[in-house]
Amino acid sequence: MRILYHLPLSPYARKVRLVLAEKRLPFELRLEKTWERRPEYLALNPAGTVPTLTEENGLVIPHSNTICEYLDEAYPDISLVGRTLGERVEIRAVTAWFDERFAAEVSRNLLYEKTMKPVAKRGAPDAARLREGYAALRLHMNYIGHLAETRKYLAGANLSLADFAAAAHLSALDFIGDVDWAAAPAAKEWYARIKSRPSFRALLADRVSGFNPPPHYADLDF
Ligand SMILES: N[C@@H](CCC(=O)N[C@@H](CS)C(=O)NCC(=O)O)C(=O)O
Repeated sequence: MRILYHLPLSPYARKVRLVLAEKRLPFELRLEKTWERRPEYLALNPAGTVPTLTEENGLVIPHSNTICEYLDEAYPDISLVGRTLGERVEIRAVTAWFDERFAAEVSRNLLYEKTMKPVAKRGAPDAARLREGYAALRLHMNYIGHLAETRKYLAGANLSLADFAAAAHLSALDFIGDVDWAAAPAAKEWYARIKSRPSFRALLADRVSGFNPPPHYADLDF
């Protein structure tokens, strides 16, 4: 069986779950408490981060973008990385924007501080980091709104990995009640479209002990 090692609020694992579901590839989710640094898991992924995907044939694929590229090469029928060179460049650039810039400025300061840090017993959330995270999130929501107003999907005319990278980060932040949708109507309209896809259902059903998502989290008509 194909196994995805994950944490429910990891945006990188969420992105891979969405890609697997879009490609209709069955898989089993396995919770990996990364802070326990299990030697068996470090043998699969020396960085000790989630996600890691293992295939039935023994192939081990660490890191979310390596996994997404592998999935697109191995299962190209439903492609999420574009056809023309121009499309492929834009999809990679927008995906990197969310997985690097958005992650460093927003997810690191809000998701990590509020969820991972306390669970891994690394102390209480740092107030300065939270402030920085909220300020950055407001700017990023405007940028998402700008992209959504100027093109159908975030990286162009077609749905792509970039939409799933962005939606993965936002869905995890929405789970902890940190997204002010009323202040970002264009971003909300785009997110509602992505959230309504069947591939999103499993994410909306996630439950994490110690956290209560707001009622709108799983509501498609929020
Ligand atoms: N570039 C990696 C980043 C993965 C990552 O940072 N995952 C976080 C959870 S969102 C993690 O596992 N952190 C645990 C740790 O750093 O020990 C990827 O895309 O897979």
